[in-house]
Amino acid sequence: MKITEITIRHLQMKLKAPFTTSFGTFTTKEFLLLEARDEAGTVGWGESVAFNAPWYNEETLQTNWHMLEDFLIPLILNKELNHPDEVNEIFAPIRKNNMAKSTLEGAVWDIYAQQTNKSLAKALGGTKVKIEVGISIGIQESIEELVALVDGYVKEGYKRIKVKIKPGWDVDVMRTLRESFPDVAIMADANSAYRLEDIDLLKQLDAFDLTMIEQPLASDDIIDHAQLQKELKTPICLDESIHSLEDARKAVELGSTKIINIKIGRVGGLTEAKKIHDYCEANGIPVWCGGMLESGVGRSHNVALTTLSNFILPGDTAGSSRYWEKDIIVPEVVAADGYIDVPETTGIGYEVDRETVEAYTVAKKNYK
Ligand code: OSB
Ligand code: MG
Repeated sequence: MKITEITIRHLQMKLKAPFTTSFGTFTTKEFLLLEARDEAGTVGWGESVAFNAPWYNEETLQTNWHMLEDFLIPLILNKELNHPDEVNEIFAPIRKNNMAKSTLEGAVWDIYAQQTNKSLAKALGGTKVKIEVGISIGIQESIEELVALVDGYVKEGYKRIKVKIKPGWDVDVMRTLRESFPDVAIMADANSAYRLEDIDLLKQLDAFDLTMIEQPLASDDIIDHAQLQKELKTPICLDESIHSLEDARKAVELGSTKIINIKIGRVGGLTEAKKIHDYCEANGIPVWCGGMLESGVGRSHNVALTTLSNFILPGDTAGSSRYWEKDIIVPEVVAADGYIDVPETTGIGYEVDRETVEAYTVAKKNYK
């Protein structure tokens, strides 16, 4: 396989409802969509999960464009590749910029799956035919509104409810949720909003039988999380802190995390995601697939990854209609009764709707 042409597009997609985390509010999702074409004319798609501002991590849509244009695309264009795992090695000398790397690597995986006549899920070694779906709910104006939202999602069949927390929107919120939904799997995601000195507050969350608490402390920390986990009953799940298999190994060895949220973009692509998955499986650490408010393309990659056997816990990959009036893939990703059926057709398993893509595109550039 040889990639001979790449197009990068900057898309803007309005979210159905604003999504608020401890670090900010999203109303419109801005991201890069990458289309790669090989010499046989096979087209593969990748999505950058970098946001328009460096809130979640240091990458942005513009830094990703720069890295792709000036460093990553030149390393791949017109190079003979036998397997997408090679992309991970080719990119290794370039430090970090994982979301940029993942954007192109994902498109190569899509092409590889099509060329070997497999679904992306099968190409990755996945076995599930359907995946369990959880939902991530942003910070709301009031606890009453949150309870009403959760009630609706529980009735829709979501297998696990995750709510965002931040100082001032934490213990009372989680207590109310547990009292209102005694039998539901509930977890909290702090997106790094606390410090070790908040330990007494975080310990109060132990009373609510949460499935886990995600990334309570600093986004680059694994030391304080180990300290915190020693004193906390609730399992810690790291998100922001894990960028590679090496990070995962160190965090697990230190006892900083009992569960890992794998985001393809954060770890630099599907090959690294699979490595982390395999390491965790061998070490008794359950994983689940995180979300970055992806469009259908990124979502389809998440669905495929989640078919690997150690994705034991429901992820954040909900159906397209939870986010968008109209997604860029046909059919859209559909969650029904808490499950998404994994597509069996080759590649990502969904058609990219070019007309809709063009309607959302605000900038584009071609490379060959
Ligand atoms: O930390 O998992 C996160 C959204 C934006 C940035 C970070 C996160 C999230 C989510 C939403 O939790 C997951 C989704 O529904 O895609
Ligand atoms: Mg998170």
